[in-house]
Amino acid sequence: MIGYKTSANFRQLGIFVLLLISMACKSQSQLQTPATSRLDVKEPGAPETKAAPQVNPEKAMQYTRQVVEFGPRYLGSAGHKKTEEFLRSHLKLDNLEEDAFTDSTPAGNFPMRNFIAKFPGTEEGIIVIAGHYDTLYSKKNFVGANDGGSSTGLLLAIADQLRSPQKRDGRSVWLVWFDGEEAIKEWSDTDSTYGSRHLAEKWKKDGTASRIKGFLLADMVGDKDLNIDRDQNSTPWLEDLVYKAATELGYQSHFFGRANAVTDDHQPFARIGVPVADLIDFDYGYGNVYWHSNEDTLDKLSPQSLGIVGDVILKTVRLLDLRK
Ligand code: 1BN
Ligand code: ZN
Repeated sequence: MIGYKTSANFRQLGIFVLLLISMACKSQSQLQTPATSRLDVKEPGAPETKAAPQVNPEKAMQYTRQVVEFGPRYLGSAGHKKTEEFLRSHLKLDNLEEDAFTDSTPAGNFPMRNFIAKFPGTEEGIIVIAGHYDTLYSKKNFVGANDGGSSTGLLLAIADQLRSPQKRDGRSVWLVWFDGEEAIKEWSDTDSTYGSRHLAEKWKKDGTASRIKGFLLADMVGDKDLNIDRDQNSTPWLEDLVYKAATELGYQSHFFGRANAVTDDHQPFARIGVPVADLIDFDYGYGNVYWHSNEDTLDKLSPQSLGIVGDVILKTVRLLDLRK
């Protein structure tokens, strides 16, 4: 009898201990969940009522992988053509515009092509999210997983989120895949950013530029060790808004630990008065050694990094919707 009671007591004690352990684990996991995380729960007192959509990190990674597997994507290459076909096939339902032009480069005239997918909104004004899909012309074996690949894949995953039979509840969002971002010989004002210079000029002439409320550029956004720079060539208030979005999602530790003045596809738009923010991680490998090297390969990237940048971009879009 005594033996039976003792073993029942031990069983009860065991259940109690298990209960305590499970409660402790639960509160620990709650602690590790960022403020709004990927659930987008509202914080008390915050003005926003609608949740920003979230990108699917695995899809962003899969698109990036597919593009990188086309091989080098420099102007005139087979990989460049395959990437253009890939973009066409994925964006055919998204009011896709192709902005084809020819520009003169240190290696002669090249046909180039920007892709623009338009997601109409109920509110006045346009928010542009951009990246580039070309790779280095001067390094014919360079596959640019992070540099060229990550922005192409992330923008495709963002398109998946924006696609809807209805107009989005907010401003129009236009996604732009730039061609000819990389220099043909050596980076200079005239040998670089061919696609963005062409489109900024065009949108200045036709009046589109004055309707753009914010231009968000993603470049080199897939690094496993994600550290987005605070770019000093970007518009300060828009950088602040990006940081607010990152903070509200609990991702601020990946943002703005360093300041850097970056030359990139946002500058032609900044020069014509568009508010711009370049989201770039210019610390790729120790001392940025993987940048423009044949080490820029898929194994250095993570879906999580793409997801974080994608979610911060979409949250910034929501904040821009609310900014009058
Ligand atoms: C970013 C990725 N860039 C080129 N590939 C722009 C850049 C050019 C940034 C020169 C720093 C220096
Ligand atoms: Zn580059």
